[in-house]
Amino acid sequence: MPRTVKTMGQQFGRRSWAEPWKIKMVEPIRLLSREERERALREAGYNTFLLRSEDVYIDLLTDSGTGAMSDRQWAGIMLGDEAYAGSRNFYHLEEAVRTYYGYRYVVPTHQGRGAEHLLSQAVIKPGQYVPGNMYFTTTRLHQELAGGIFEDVIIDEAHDPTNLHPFKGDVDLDKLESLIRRVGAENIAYVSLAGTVNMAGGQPVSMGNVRALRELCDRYGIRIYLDATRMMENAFFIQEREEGYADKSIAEILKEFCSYTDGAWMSAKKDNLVNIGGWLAVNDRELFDTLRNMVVVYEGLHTYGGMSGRDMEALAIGIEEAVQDDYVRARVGQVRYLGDLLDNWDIPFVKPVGGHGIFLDAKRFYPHIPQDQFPAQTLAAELYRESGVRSMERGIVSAGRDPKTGDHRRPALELTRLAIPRRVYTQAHMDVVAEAIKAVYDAREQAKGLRMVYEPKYLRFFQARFEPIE
Ligand code: PM9
Repeated sequence: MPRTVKTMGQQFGRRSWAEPWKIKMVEPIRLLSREERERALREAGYNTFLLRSEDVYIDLLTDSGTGAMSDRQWAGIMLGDEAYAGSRNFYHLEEAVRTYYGYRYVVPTHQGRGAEHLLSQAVIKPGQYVPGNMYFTTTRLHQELAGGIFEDVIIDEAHDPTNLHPFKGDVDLDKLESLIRRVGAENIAYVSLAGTVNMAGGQPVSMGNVRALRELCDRYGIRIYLDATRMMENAFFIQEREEGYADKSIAEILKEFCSYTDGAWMSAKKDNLVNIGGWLAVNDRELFDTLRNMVVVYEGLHTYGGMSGRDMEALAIGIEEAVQDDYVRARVGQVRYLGDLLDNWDIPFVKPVGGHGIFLDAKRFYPHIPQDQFPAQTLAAELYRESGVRSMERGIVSAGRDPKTGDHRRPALELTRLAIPRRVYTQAHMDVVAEAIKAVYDAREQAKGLRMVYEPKYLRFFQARFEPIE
């Protein structure tokens, strides 16, 4: 018998709270018939990235660029200064990054991977190692295209979906130090630190860990660059779980965390609450000069970097809104609500619940489907077929191939991610999603795996096509 679903307040033994906003504009969505969904899935080659958005009912493909902007951000859109050079919106953005993240120099980019490209090309020498707290798809690709060798130095707990470590994003300092000793500090380009860690399930890095990492890197003269894409969410977990931070604001925690790093890159489409945008920020003047010069080659002038003036204005305002404590609490609270519902039915997913989504554990969901038959991809396809809910594979397909051997990389985590867009869906949508997952879970024994029939060279998960194995 399923246990009774409780309100958030009942679960936590206090009065319920709600999102600190109300809805002013709505976008209709509709659920296709099962037959139409079957056809759409077939046409999309069983890859949820290849579905048309209008064929999706509840879209949890990604939390990237899918958030709802506020009335203040939309008002900011009207203040766009579309001058080619020196747009006033750039200076507003620069000021917001300096104020809230604390870095000195800011380079705008069209989105996160634009920033990853510039940083990787500017600071990695071919053959150098780039240790990081788990890979991210676009990040590692840009590091590899610059000639770098990514080395995973996250703590072992991160690779275990059932381990309840409160900071599964932490760097294993012993692993890092052995790498430094093995290859020499001069062969480490920088430490690539992500907060939170997307591929581990949105898991945070503790303040204690980044502080200790800073000390270790100072001893060897190694720089730390931060993927700040979901740092507001990381700051929330520090406030909640780490001693000495309960009374500090998200803004204070964010700034302290960034102070232990030498710079950051950002996909503003996530934590900064905009539909497009990114930036790169560093403290080193010389590196800034290099990056500012490179941005004009690949992105656009150094005062727009691929964004329009209005995009930059919405982004500057988004940064201010995203550091508000009540916003972040509601954001992570909604993700947890979905996790709590799934727990009622003992559905396997990554624990503790991370900042931006629920990551179903496809290995335990479909133990009869071998990893080479893509269980997480299968689960994403089955969920769409069952309910019109769109999710994303984060397992063997996302991991790609080893550039040396050409074989699949086989990550320990074989996950199907339901990423929750910011300020978009209601608790009722989460109820529908939970019930859809339950229906797929109940039918799990009938599921069969997939075969990959088209595989592009780069970031294959975006465009690969599959067929069911009969
Ligand atoms: N993340 C996501 O859905 C969007 C596309 S990749 C599936 O999670 C991190 C931690 C990210 C990220 C994008 C990028 C790249 C960098 N770091 O998508 O280029 O999660 O803005 O950012 C996606 P852009």
